[in-house]
Amino acid sequence: ASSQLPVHALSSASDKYPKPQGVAFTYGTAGFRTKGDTLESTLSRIGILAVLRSKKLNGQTIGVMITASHNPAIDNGAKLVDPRGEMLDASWEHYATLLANAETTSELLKVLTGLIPELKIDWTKPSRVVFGRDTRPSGEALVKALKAGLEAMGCDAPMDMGITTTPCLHYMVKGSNLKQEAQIKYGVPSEQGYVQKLATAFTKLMKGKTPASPLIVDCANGVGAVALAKLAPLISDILPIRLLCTNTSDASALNHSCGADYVKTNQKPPPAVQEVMEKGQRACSLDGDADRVVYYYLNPDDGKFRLLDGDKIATLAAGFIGDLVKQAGLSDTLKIGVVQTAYANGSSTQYLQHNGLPVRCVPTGVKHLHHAAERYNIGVYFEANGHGTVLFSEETIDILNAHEPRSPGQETATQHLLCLVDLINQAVGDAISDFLMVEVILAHKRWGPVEWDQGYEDLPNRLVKVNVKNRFAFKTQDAERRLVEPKGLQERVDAIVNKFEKGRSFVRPSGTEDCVRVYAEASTRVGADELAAQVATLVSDFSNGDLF
Ligand code: G16
Repeated sequence: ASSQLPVHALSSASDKYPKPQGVAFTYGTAGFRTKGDTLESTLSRIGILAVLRSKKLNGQTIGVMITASHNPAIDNGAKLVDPRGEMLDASWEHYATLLANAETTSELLKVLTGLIPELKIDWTKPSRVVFGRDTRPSGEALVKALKAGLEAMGCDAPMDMGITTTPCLHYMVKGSNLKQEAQIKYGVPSEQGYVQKLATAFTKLMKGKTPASPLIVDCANGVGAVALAKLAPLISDILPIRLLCTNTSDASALNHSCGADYVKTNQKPPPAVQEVMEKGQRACSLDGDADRVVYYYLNPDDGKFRLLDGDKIATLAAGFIGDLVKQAGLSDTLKIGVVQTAYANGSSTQYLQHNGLPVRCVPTGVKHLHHAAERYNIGVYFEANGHGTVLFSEETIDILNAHEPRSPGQETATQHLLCLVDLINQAVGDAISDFLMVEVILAHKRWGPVEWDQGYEDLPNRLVKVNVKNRFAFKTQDAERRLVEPKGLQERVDAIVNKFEKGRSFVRPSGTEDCVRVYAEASTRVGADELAAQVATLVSDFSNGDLF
């Protein structure tokens, strides 16, 4: 079959987008991510791989999202989306890395000639690829490079969604691969269909509830602002939204002093929000591609900043959905589980366990959480940084549809659960869908942020970045909670941790930035800061010495 490889077209596309020398690309936590202007060759090769993936899967639609999400505006990145809207199957990440790193056109052709029989690609199959990008300036050139790869491979149906959010792209991919009947239920696979689906489900769930007080949404000066400009007017009677940080025309503003990562890392509101926020009012911050969200408010008594992060969203969602399952009379049938990462605050894990919910810890990265959550009837997964969603398995949806309620209460709870399936993005974490879910829960419970916050008290924590010579020298195990390399370092981390009451700390290499991350928590603010600082110094000393 390799003889059918369009060698001529591939050669000219590859010559047009030569690989920069001396750069090694890796498909990491969230696909490829690095400086935007070095990624053109990688995008042309992603185009090639997307066509192969689609052919391999019988012509199903594959997605490509061009974004560097929470990272600065000069960065960019790309990730592939599999047919059900989930992240690319991990076994193919290796092929992505292999293609991206082929140094020359002839090497690229050689890799491809080997891959086609290895992957048993049937060249006669069709290929469909849908792609989108965030607001980063480098996105335009990267789309061109991607298209060149797609065209060279003779992609049958390339579809350009233009500037869009990551979750909307995932929604599109999932919807495009459904059979007609299922698609009618799911929603039209288009940006309009996505916005409409969310607005309809939200309106149904809010029926009879008092309209909420205004919510401030910080859009991180990213693409979330574009999507929300379309959605907000459709629901403004039920939820007035005040959009802040919506400047998408100035590239340098993206994620700068705003956005979910800023709030989580600095543990304070962005200046633009601080300026207008009143005590007791709730606000949330999205990130650059609108796939994560964190909430916060200022304490009505003392005006202190209080963060309601991914852990708080997970506990809120798991508690509410658990109650609905009980009210529907299905608690013996439907099992709920929660998936977290090592970054989850120790208090949140303890709280969930006390409430009888099974909790699993997996490595950082949506792909790991998503797969673990799929093992439950209802899997709630959130990273502390605000990435996450709630998955209802196909079997669960069938059970809910077939359920014959014995009382009006059971009927209402079942209908609410089915509406939640529509409101909550089933393909990937989605900041907009997530904050609408939070708003529904708060309205149903008649809670403000203060009541939501009362479940448990976060242990003070600190996350710091350490610049090291070679982050790949850091290897972890036990869901990234322990270092196995550099040898001897973990023992020294342990020795420091033991000095702090309720101390916990871990060290892991970032998959999206060139640094090592140190997380620490302890019983006091001073303790958490001190623990983080001591472990960070240790890591930095290790890196600067000649101990590797
Ligand atoms: C990406 C991943 C997240 C991860 C974050 C930080 O987020 O999708 O799962 O938590 O990077 O990862 P790391 O610590 O490995 O750099 P985003 O919002 O940038 O797509």
